[in-house]
Amino acid sequence: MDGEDARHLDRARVLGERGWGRVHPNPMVGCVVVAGDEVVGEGWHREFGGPHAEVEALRAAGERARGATAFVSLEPCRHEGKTPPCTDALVAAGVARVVFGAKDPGEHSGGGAGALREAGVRVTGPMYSDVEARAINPGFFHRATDRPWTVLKLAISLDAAVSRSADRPTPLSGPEAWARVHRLRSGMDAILVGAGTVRADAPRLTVRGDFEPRTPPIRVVVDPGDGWFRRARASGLADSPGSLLDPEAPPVWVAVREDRAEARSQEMEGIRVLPVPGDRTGLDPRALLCRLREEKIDRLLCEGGAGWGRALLDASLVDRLILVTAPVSLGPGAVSAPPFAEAQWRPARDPMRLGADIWCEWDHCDETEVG
Ligand code: AOF
Ligand code: ZN
Repeated sequence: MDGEDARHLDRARVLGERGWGRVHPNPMVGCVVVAGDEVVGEGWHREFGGPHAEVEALRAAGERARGATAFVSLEPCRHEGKTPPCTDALVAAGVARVVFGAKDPGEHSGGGAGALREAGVRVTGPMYSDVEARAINPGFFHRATDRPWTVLKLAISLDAAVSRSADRPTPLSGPEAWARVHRLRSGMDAILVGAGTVRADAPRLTVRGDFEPRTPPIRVVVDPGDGWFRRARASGLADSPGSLLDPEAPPVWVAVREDRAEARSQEMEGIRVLPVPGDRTGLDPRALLCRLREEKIDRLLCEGGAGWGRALLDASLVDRLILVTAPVSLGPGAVSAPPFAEAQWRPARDPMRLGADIWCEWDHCDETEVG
């Protein structure tokens, strides 16, 4: 693939990302139509059930699609799903060449490349390796496994601490990073926090700001222990707008050790209890994740705290690690971020500067990648 092709395909990927929070369980897909060296149409899959990326881009290109090249981040579908096959649309528009990123693994939707070739279209692809395809569309490509695609996001200081003390949160990131957190949340099925975070932060875990998720993420909290919900209710602390006990806010599920589930359900009346195997020290992280997958959670975001972060990392259950570093130092006595072995991670995107903070994302390497 020459440099120009790579640039157009990358533009298609970036366009596809605009579907974050709106298209799942469909993949995020973008498309660019290029005639000669001119971009004549761009499109992306905007909404679950709505037109596919190719259809949007072809519509924008109109007659200029004839003889042009379409760059698509996913193999064009050849099936009649909620919308007609994209392969037919490309052929009808007279597109001469298609370059695509990831192979579509779908039993009915996949195989579009072959259908296009049969219709006389020149096809180049798949251009992405399996690892790249997964990094670009993690929710879509992770669905065949027994646990959700799991993201751990931690805000840390320059000296790799998460807060000054365990019982009180330390605000670290600035407003620009917070806006990005809300975008991140909008593309998740559930947000998980540990008991310590529930007790210390009374977190809301809702999507706020400019992002409107198609379905708001469920809030999953690890059982904060006897009496917490009763006290929170009595104090009014936890039922302020959007917070955990606000009946207008998205559902809350409380993950409880199996043997305590019945007793805890009584105290937490009206809240869904998820029984999970565990031992004396707490819940088994893998069992919790598998339980969530059974509940159709494909994409899970863990927002802390350090304890659950460490538990998930130690059990190799984190697929993507997001570290938001704020330019402050918390000094001795602060709560350290969980350590992670750098060799097992590769960058998932270029670091971003958001206000004063630096936002970095890494993907966990699978066995084949660790040297
Ligand atoms: C494409 N372009 O932009 C997308 C594709 O239920 P439907 O009809 O919307 O089809 C969804 C399936 O089509 C989805 O699972 C995936 O295999 C493919 N998505 N294909 O050519 C697109 N979003
Ligand atoms: Zn399609």
